[in-house]
Amino acid sequence: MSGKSRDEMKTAKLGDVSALRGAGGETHQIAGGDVPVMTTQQGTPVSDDQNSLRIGPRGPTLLEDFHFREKIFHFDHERIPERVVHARGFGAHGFFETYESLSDITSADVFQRAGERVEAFVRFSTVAGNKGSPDLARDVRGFAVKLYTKQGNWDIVGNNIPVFFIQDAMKFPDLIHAAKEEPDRGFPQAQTAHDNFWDFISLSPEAINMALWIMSDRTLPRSFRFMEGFGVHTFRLVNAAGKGTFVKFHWKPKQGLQSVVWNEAVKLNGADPDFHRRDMWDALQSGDFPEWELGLQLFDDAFADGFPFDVLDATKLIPEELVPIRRVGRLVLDRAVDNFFAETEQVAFCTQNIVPGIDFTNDPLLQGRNFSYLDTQLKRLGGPNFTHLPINAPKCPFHTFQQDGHMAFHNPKGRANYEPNSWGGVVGGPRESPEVGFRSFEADETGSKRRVRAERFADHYSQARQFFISQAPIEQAHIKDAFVFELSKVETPAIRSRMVAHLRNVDDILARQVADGLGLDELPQAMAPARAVITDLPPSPPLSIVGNGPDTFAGRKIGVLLTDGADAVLLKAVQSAAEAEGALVELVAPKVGGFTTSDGKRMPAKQKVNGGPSVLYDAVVLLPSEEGAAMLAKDATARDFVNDAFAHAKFIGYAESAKPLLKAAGITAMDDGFIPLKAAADAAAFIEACRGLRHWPREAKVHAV
Ligand code: HDE
Repeated sequence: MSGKSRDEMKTAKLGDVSALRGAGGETHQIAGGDVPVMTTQQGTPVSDDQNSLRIGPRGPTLLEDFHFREKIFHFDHERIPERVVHARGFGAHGFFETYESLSDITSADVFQRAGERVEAFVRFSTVAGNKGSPDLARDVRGFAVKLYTKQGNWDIVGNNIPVFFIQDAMKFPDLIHAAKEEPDRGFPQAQTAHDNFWDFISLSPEAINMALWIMSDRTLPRSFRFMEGFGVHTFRLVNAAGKGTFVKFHWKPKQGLQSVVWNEAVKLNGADPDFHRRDMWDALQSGDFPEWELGLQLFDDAFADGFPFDVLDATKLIPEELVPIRRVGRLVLDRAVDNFFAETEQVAFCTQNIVPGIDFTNDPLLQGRNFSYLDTQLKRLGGPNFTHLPINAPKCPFHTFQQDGHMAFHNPKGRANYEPNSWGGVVGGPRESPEVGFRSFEADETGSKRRVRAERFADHYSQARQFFISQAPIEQAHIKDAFVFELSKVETPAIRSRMVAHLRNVDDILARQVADGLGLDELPQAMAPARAVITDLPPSPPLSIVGNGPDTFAGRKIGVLLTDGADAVLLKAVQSAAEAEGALVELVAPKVGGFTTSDGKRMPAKQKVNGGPSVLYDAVVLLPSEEGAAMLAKDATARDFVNDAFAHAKFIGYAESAKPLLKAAGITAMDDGFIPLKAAADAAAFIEACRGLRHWPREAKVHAV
């Protein structure tokens, strides 16, 4: 940097400083205009942020340079431990609104009045990968919701899958150790496709139901906006009279469900490792606010006793056909965070954060979590006062006698810091209230002290089978492919066979297909179920993603590949039809600076061809001029654009002029997923086709192995 430009950067000259009083009464030193003077943490104005203090221009640096020391010291301590699981996440603010009073079943304040609105913060995450891992890892997604109610913070720390791997929190460290990088080599990152993971799963029959779920498209969501959320455990709602009702929590996305395909996920991780967070950021910035309805499955002891599985077993769900979902409110996300670290990173969810009217059950996984979340925050956030951070503090008044500790910034005022005390009135500080305070559900508990598991936790296959037969054929094929892919990465043949032995108890055709895909020499015997008999349950249609499509293309994105000379009328038609549907259009061209359409207009592109592969889009349109198509035909990334859109079963709109490119990509016969755009009116037909999201019949034709 030249001496001159260094001087230019020193705009904050002390001589320019004047003093102003800020809105909060504080004094800011102003460098000129509205630009505040840089200061140290102590508020001392800084004269030079470019050069450390030294003797002469080439002499030694002085230890007394407090600005330098403070700056480097603070930088050195910027990192806090990442979450041991769910390290990679993305948060957003919003609100929750109750549709109707539920006072007959719960005294929770948030459910007392129709139209009650409370602030909400949601953090979506992957589980296994480190903070910098790619978004499209095949993984469960965390769906953690914090509702700032008038009677305290209520956290529903859920996932996008309604069941879990294990039944007892005791096994959680083993599960996570097995899923994460293998400890000797430090890889693979954010992947379950390795020996340790499948070794553990194949030795843990209780994990088989969840294994089916994670090999399904549920672990490849197209967007956080297009996935469901589940509280997983059975909780309890308690009304003012103390009557309890069991409840399972569901978040149903108004945007509909959608996933990507595996080959697409693999490529997305390279093309845009931030694909999910960027998608959410873009939706929030553009005002396309995602929304979920809170659904409750409510049931009583009689149902719980008659249900073939234990409602305290988190590896099982309750099919919606047996207990329908009652939609009781909506969650809307409408604001990105101001600062990622302060909010998304420092937010501390705890399953123990419940409010009067809501209670736990004896689910041993939930009971273990109640310890773990509080404990982990201490490590991660450095002390017991993480609740003082704005993102974690309740928005309702709160009064405790808790004091001191690292970073305390609101201790109780006055003399009383204990109770009972005789100071009386306000001076005496807060008092407990049997009337409004939290009261646990009065459950009768008896039994001997033992390390055991209930008999009704023992059937590990029936619901796995139910999940599998509830899937559309294309989804079943994806599950098969996923097992073959993951187990092909497992180096120990015995582990592969052991998994297939489990699958024989789920679906014999699936097991045989996986065995075949792995090239197993012989089909292993079905794994002997430990205790319970496997029962045939009926399919449950809500468990399919494909069967519950959105019937709209709203919120989805089209990539239009074009060059100079692109047909202006067709482009306009596609843009208008997409806009009418609520879908987005992104233009991809040989140069990001732009291109000139057939009517001579110059337009900027959003992506250069090699920066905008078709995996970034839900559907594509090919609009190059004939000359442009001939040029793109020679470009590998342009051919990939077409090839991938084809292989990923996307709808492809194309102008006649794009044919040289299609031909170069090896596409000669066009199926119904190709929509010719001859005139402006064809754009509507293209968007209508896109509502199907993918042209699935094509998929079987593009995978020979
Ligand atoms: Fe978690 N889990 N978990 N988990 N979990 C954490 O808490 C744990 C489980 C879930 O965005 C940790 O603050 C145990 C089920 C989400 O900040 C930790 C067990 C479900 C998040 C922890 C489970 C979840 C976490 C790590 C077995 C779905 C991210 C950092 C008993 C219902 C929250 C942290 C966020 C995070 C422990 C099982 C969901 C270590 C011991 C089941 C969404 O406390």
